Amino acid sequence: MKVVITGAAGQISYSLVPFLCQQGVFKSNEKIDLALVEIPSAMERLNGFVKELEDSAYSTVNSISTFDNIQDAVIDADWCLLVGSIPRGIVLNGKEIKERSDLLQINGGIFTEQGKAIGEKAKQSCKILVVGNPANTNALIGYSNSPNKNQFWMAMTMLDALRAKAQLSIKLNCHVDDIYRLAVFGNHSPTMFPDLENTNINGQNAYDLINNHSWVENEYLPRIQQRGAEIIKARGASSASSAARAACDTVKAVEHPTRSGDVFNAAILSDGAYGMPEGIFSGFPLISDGNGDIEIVRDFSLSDFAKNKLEITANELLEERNFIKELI
Ligand code: NAX
Repeated sequence: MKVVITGAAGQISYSLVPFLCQQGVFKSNEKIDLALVEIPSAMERLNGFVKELEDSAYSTVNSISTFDNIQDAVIDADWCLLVGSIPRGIVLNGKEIKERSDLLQINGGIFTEQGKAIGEKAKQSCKILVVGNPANTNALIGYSNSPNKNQFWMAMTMLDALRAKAQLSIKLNCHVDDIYRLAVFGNHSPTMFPDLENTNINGQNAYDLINNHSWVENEYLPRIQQRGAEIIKARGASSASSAARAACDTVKAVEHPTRSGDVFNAAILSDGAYGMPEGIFSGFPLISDGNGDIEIVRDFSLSDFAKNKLEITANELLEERNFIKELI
């Protein structure tokens, strides 16, 4: 079981790798070969992390290797977790990267190369989870540049879903595990739409239990959509521990059957479901059979309010795709 992680010396990976090395994340009992990838200038930092991983003496781990290039790292990979990317605000060649269009272009180059390498060298059954932002469009670039269309590409919306569940559990004074069918549609960005109209709490409709549309529209949605910014403001750094937990949860959700009556969240290539345009990566409610088959759950009913929100996030994804159209 070979697991590739890019951005391995970054802050998300520092929590993610230990989470992945816990028992029971992967279905297979095979031990894990970790392939950790960084840019050449971060290799020393990565080697420091490797020493800590060695000292953790995980019984789940067979080997730990490091790479400063993606081509060698992904040979025969079962999973690729693409965490590394260039964040907004970084200064490159004397220019601060502020605009989403610049960020899309720069990261586009990274994901073009990664998509090609994964398609050529990873296993046919490889699963790919893009965490690095802008995650949905990076996934589209990677997928489009991969010569292998049988591998399964996703972008992470699990963190948005976990945030949505946590805030709902606080509002309704229930446990997060009692929440079923909470789906986040669209982009991993402030236009995402967490739907409560199809969510239930042990069988009772969440939207009916709240019985206050104004709270949903004017308090709940903005809180979830802006949660990332709220954390940056408070912590002085972006979400790392929760993002790592969400990435590990996505792997688990794919590796194991979805609990009966529930869904899990990730963005996958749209086939037009729920009116999301084909050819973009959008968050959808998904189910896994635990054997590699993942499907969109198609029986959610959307109100006009929800449809309008889906249109907004779809338009943003189309606009992002337009920025990088020469890369796909
Ligand atoms: P860090 O800046 O701590 O780490 C990123 C690491 O990636 C750095 O060590 C860097 O050297 C490495 N890197 C850059 N280009 C690379 C390449 N071509 N190959 C391999 N490694 C490369 O960021 P961190 O906080 O770990 O966040 C990583 C990414 O996750 C960011 O793009 C961030 O915006 C994104 N996030 C996505 C989330 C989601 O829900 N989809 C939520 C959390 C997070 O904001």
